[in-house]
Amino acid sequence: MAEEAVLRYLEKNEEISDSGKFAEDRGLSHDDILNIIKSLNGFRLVDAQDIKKERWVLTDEGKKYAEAGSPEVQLFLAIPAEGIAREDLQKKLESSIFKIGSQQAIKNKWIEMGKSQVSRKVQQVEDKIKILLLQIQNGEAVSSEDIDALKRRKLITQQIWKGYSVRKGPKYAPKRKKAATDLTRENIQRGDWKELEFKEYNFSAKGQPLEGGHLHPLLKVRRQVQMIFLQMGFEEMPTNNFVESSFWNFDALFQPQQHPARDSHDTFFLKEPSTTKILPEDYVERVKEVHENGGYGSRGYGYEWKREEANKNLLRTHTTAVSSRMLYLLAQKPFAPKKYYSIDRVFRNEAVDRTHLAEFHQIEGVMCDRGLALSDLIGVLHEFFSRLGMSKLRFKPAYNPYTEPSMEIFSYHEGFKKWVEVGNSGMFRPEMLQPMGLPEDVQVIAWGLSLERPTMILYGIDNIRDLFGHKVDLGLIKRNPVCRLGLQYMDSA
Ligand code: FB9
Repeated sequence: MAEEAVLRYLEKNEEISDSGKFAEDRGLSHDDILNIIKSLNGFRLVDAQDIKKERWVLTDEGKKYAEAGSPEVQLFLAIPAEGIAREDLQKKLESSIFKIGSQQAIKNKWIEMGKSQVSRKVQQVEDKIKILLLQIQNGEAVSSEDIDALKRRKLITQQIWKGYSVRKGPKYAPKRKKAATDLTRENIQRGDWKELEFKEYNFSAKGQPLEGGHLHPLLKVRRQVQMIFLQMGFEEMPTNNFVESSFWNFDALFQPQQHPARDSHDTFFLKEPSTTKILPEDYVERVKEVHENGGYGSRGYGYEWKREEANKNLLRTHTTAVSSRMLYLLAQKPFAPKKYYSIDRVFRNEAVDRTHLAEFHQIEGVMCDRGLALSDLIGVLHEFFSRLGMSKLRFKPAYNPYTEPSMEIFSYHEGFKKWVEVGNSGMFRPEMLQPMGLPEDVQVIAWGLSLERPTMILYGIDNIRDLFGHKVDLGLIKRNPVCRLGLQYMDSA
């Protein structure tokens, strides 16, 4: 319809000067005409030139006054010749009409607005505003100072009208031949390929989006943290056991059995299997001893240590439980320095909120060697976190049952312009290491952080429930390009 109208018209006429007028004269929607002209222009059947027109249109308030008259005239007409009490006049009019109307009527010296009485100062008035608004509505010309006055009263606003002027294009034809998009066997058999017009290849056309698997953002960041550890010569600890015994999760770490973290408020204990079967008995004895009476320079906790408490199975609360197993195994053979890391799920019976779920992924680094000191810990923390893009670190003394000294780690986040707590660390206590059988001069430094926090910050995810769990929007996973840890985000954020 619209296409035919345009091509037919150009058959006999040089140009369509104004697509808007062209559409109006033919009772066609200007939008249809615009789309057709765009398409014909694309196929070079026509050559379209943009034409822009600014025109004034009435705002909703302007339309109201064009309809009902300006507020100042409405107010004037509401005042009887003998005048009226102010509050009676207010009752007769809408509050905005009374407010604006009285301002304008006073300004036009049409009325006398006394404290209680309102009276006319002129016999009659002309509603110039309404007239002007109607003129603009009908597209009639209005003086620029009137335009400014109406603009100031936000009764009109400018609208840019876009259209085209159109001429024949290099490929003009009175009727568009449907461009063939494919040369088929039939075309060749029928020989009609000679007449056919072939659609040009659009080499910048996007191909079918290839659906494929996508790594969850957590796994993308896990992969990057893993690379950092491997590049620093660390080896991964086997963390494929979410179920752990209280012994390796707490007792081996010299965490006393009455420690608040060891009750079901913080820890998920297992009903079935509720108790662990196998523990290295001789080592258990030494752990019992150090908890009860100390040794290795420690006076211990001096409480009665219970085996059944240590036997309780739970969901590990930290991957440090895996570190204790690995350090014990390390102690069973001639000592060799070791660097271990783990990145896996840990479970804590905590209140779920914006940044906490009952489980998260803990990242842990462990270094064992003779004569390691706190400075070595600070050194390796700088090395590790700088590779995460966090070069400005501060350390705050902290407390963990299994490390002394301990430090919370803070990094300055350029984006947030504040210091962010990015982890915890410390030197494992002799009460943990010596019962394992590690040589006295062997020190073990370690640190830990979560995987979720950096991932949330990297991907700008505010609520952990949007990152992890059944509510995750797959679009987020599909749409989220890999964020390169380290280089840019921390400094340039
Ligand atoms: O991850 C944490 N913060 C963090 C880490 C990186 C990060 O990167 C951003 C891109 C910039 C941002 C933030 N935290 C540890 C600090 C806090 O979020 C803290 O409130 C929550 N912590 C978790 C435990 O919550 C109860 C994060 C988790 C955590 C805490 C401590 C350890 C591990 C995980 C540990 C340890 C440890 C200590 C000594 C020896 C061995 C292990």
